[in-house]
Amino acid sequence: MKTSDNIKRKFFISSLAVIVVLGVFYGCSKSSNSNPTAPSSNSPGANQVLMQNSSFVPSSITVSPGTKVTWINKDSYAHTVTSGTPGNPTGLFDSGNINSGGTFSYTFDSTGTFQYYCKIHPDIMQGTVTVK
Ligand SMILES: [Cu+2]
Repeated sequence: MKTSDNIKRKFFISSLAVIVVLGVFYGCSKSSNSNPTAPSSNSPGANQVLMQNSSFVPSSITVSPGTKVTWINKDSYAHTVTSGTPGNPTGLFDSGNINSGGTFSYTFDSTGTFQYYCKIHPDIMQGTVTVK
């Protein structure tokens, strides 16, 4: 029964090899898994402002001319991004209502200090974009 033993041994060894290979692949696919939740992280990226807990985060940013700034609504309710100060909109930009998860972008071509606010929460939501 030597041949049969050899076959059993080969089968056992190749089974082990398959298990090891699968384990390595599984381990790799777990560790090399790119982070699909990155876009919904709670930190603003470059030239991004979050609307979070009824605040603009960060409330002031500085960019160079020609930069597109994107606001992202992280709250479960609507906000606006409206240029000017409460009661005195400048008309430069006004997002209208941005629902939960929605975004608004504006490209700042000229230098200056641009104040903006949320029309829904004007007392607590104000921010500034400085372009220089
Ligand atoms: Cu708001």
